[in-house]
Amino acid sequence: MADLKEITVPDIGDFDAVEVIEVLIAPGDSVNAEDSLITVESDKASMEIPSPESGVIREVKVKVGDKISQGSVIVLMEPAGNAAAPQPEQKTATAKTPEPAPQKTKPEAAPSATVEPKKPEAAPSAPAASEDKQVRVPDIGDFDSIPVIEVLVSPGDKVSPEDPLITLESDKATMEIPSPGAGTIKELLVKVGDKVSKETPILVMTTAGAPAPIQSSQAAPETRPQPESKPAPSATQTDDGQRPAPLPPVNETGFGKAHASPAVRKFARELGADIGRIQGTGPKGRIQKEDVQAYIKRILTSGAGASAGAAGGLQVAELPEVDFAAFGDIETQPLSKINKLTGKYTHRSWVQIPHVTQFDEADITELEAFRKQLSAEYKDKGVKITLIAFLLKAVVAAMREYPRFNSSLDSSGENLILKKYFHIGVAVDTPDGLVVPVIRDVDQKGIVELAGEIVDIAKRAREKKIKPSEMQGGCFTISSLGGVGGTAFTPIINQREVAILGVSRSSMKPVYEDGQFIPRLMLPLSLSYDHRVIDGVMGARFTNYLSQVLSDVKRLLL
Ligand code: CAO
Repeated sequence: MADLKEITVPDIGDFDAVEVIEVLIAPGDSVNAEDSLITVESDKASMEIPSPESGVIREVKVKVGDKISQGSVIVLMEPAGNAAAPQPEQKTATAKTPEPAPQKTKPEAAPSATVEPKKPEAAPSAPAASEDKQVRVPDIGDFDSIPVIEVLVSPGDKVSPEDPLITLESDKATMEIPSPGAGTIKELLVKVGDKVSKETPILVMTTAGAPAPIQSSQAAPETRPQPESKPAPSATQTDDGQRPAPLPPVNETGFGKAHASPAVRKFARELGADIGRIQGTGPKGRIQKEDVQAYIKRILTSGAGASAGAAGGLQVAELPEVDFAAFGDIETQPLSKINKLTGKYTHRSWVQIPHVTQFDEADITELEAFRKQLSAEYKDKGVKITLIAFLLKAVVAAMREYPRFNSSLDSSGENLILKKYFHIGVAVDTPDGLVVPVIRDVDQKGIVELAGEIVDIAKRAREKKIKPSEMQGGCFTISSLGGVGGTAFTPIINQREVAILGVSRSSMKPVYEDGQFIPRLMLPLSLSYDHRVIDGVMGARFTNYLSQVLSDVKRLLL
């Protein structure tokens, strides 16, 4: 067997002890020069480390979570053609600059190391006062005179902190320069093909809060570049030889803003996939190669294609630009990341799922008395017992009775996946918007334990400490506006679930019983369900059952 070569971390700037966030190869894989081996992430950048040459991976020396520095061994490789003509010893990935060899058949491979700076030192955060600010190339290592290969923004575009502005590509790395703060692009100072170095001005940005340039760009919409929508190339032939569904068109604005590494962007570009439509499953919601593949597969198998691009077949007239400043003073505020994500997901759910909302009421007079008693008992222990803990248990009881409520439609829309576990999402209102952490195994927990968990997740959600994994795996969602008010609402289903329970504020109502009106504490319930999975009768039976369980505390504790 040929000698194995150690492939080590090259000199990629002032990064030390950076964390491995992705291992892109496995023993036995054949790689070409410049194929990406691993992705690492520091607080400044995420970057992919490429292979300096072709060969077969024999052993992977790192795993996700490891901290590595220049010189750390990544893999042991059997170099290609080594047996016939051994190559001279090559110590690190940069010992020889490999010829770019992008592989059409292996598009996941990055052409070179990729750097995606996140908090560049030379590009400090936006100042508090509104002003025009020049954004410059930050210090991203020993790169000089690098060509701009992509300009991802246009004058008039609003950007958030860390939105990518331009992409640079040297023979060692492809990197995206992120926005140092929120604002509106006023002027571009570079174009594709320009060569830039550290401190080269990229563009002029008006920091968030300054209405003037936003107004002026709205006042002259004809000069404002519109987001381009390119028709995507046809996707590959399906297995059964049928003509594949065309992919939805790429919206360049969404594509530019999506959270993905340059290699994944390149991969998506080659396939014509609009990563702006893809939900990332990687760290911090980063879109992974697998997410792109899953997206393409879903489109191909569902035949949704172009119609998905038009909101699931819904063809609507384009919304005209409106110059709001023409009618009075305005202020433009960028939406938070959570607002934007919530908007995207609720919109998709609203147009793709046929929602029906069933309204009902539960008599919680006894339950409330019991809750108050329990709450008083646990007050000293610091546990606040609110209604939602009881709702979690009641919902699980109703899901057991009507198992379709604990299911998901598979991607083909032909099968129902019934779950045997009971993980319930709870909508939490935070200063940045709505988040839905999931409480696991509700069926196996008691009221007090659940009450403690709700307090904990609500607190951590408001402190932005909920991990992405804690928001996954939900079977059903509860959205309680009981602490705020209202009598009913129509909650939007958390997609991949089939129902959501909205709860409004309880109030004393006269209930006619045995020939007289008696005061009872009534809780309004609003259950939205997916009519493809649940029909009206089952929806009504579910709330009926829920209402019975909530009305009878003993039944709830069974
Ligand atoms: N009827 C009457 N009072 C209610 C009630 C109801 N249905 N539900 C809660 N309350 C009371 C609580 O008992 C508490 O009273 P005290 O302050 O006197 O103890 C008060 O309202 C506040 O409760 P809370 O909201 O802090 O606690 P909770 O456990 O009921 O809810 C949580 C926790 C995280 C669900 C809630 O704080 C929250 O964020 N709700 C918003 C969810 C949301 O945004 N949904 C909309 C989604 S669609 O945009």
